[in-house]
Amino acid sequence: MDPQLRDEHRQLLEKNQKQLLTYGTSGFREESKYLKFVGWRVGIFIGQMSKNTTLKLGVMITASHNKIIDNGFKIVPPKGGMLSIEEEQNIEIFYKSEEIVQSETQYDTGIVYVGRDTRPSSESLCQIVLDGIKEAGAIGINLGIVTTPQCAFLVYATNLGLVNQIESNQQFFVEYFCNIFLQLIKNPIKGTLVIDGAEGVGGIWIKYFQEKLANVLTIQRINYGDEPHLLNDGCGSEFVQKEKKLPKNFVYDPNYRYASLDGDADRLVYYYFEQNKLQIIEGDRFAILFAMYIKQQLQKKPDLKLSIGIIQTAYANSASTKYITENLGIYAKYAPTGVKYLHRVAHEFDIGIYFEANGHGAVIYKDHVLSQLKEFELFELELFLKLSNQAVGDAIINILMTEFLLNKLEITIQDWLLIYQDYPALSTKLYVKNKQIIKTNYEETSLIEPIDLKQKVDEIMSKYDNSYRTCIRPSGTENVVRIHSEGPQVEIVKEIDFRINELLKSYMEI
Ligand code: NG1
Ligand code: ZN
Repeated sequence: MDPQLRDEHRQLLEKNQKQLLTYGTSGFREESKYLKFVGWRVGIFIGQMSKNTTLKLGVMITASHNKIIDNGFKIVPPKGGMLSIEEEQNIEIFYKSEEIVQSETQYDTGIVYVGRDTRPSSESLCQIVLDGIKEAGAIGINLGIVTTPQCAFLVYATNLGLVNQIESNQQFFVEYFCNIFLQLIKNPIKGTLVIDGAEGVGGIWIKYFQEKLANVLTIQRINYGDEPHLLNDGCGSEFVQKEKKLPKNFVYDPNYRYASLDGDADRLVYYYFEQNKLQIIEGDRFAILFAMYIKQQLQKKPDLKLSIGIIQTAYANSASTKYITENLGIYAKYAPTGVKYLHRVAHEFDIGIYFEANGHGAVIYKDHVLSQLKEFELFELELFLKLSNQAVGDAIINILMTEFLLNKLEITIQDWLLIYQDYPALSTKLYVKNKQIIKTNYEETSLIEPIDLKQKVDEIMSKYDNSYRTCIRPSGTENVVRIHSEGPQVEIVKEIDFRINELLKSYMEI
């Protein structure tokens, strides 16, 4: 199978003038027709990897917010989270190499869980990954249609011994988190929460939460996956956050709160609609809401010293970073785009809170934290942290954490938006032939190469004062260059965005 698939893959890439794939922001991601051979190699690689550990691993087949014709593979390490940089490099090398099957492994077999989203290509790619795992002499277990965080959590939970039989127990995910949420919530939460499921897998799984939590939280689902061919189309968090538009099937009620998930349910935005204006709560505000509560609780016990950090990316609104450092007095750090980077940096703190502006994020904590909270009798905070999915940022679980906090702190979604005021910002993207010519500094806040392009950008920006900024970077998930500009006056931000777009159009091959 290998040489034949490899040849087909090469020919297809050549015909469409494409390069070999890379393990990007969120794993391998491309139009699904390019992924068969990649899936086979991913299967073999992960199968081999599982034979070098007694722990279970996972693969999630999804392309998240991308168009329905795309797909991808995200690898789940035993404790959830992300592969190390070295493992990422190894998998990329293995995909590109001629090697049929790697040699020696520590054990005779291993176990890999494979989950998938609802894309039409996901089922056949899942079969290919399972075949690859088998080829490596390991056992692949098909989890069926699950969210990305659910897949990661199930891998994490079996390795911790929280659950034994994952094969028939995808529901464990729902039971585990609903159980903690129900311990936290004392009285029914007011109002209705409308959840837009992006016509994807999150919309499907929300149903179980809706049923289990019916006595304390009223959830109404829209775009919940009954039209899977419309995945991420006019709905979902990417659409709402980037296009700044209401999702299809939106029902207006002044007493409703609204949330949108992305196609694999690891991103979340909240919003409301008032006086004909859509007001969006982006990732920065989730980080702030969570941090406010954690800090407030820890302040009750001055002898308990735990470090807290908030990790953001260049897309975070500067007003949020200012609020975090100046008002909350919490350390804020930047990491490159992609939760894999944020997750790693968040581990530097006892309690690390990371969020991308687009609503990818989590609260993660070190092993000793829960027992210390117990010792200091901070039981509610202990439960709150237990509620957060430690395996990976999880939109559904972040909804539960948010609903608990809005209720507990008695703040409305409108109040939440008033905590501080965002600077006007604009994110646009430009489809280009070769995005890789663009290179940035580590934090992705400034352009490094090409040098002449950088000079032209600097020239444009020199006309504005220092409170304006623009970031240009190649996307790791789409064939686009992203442009993000921010500053005090909306008209000037629009002007900067326009001028940078024009510059890139004339500089790059479109
Ligand atoms: P790229 O395409 O590398 O910008 C996008 C998002 C990331 C992350 C990944 C994974 C933006 C600006 N970028 O990455 O934050 O969510 O997709 O899905 O939103
Ligand atoms: Zn996603």
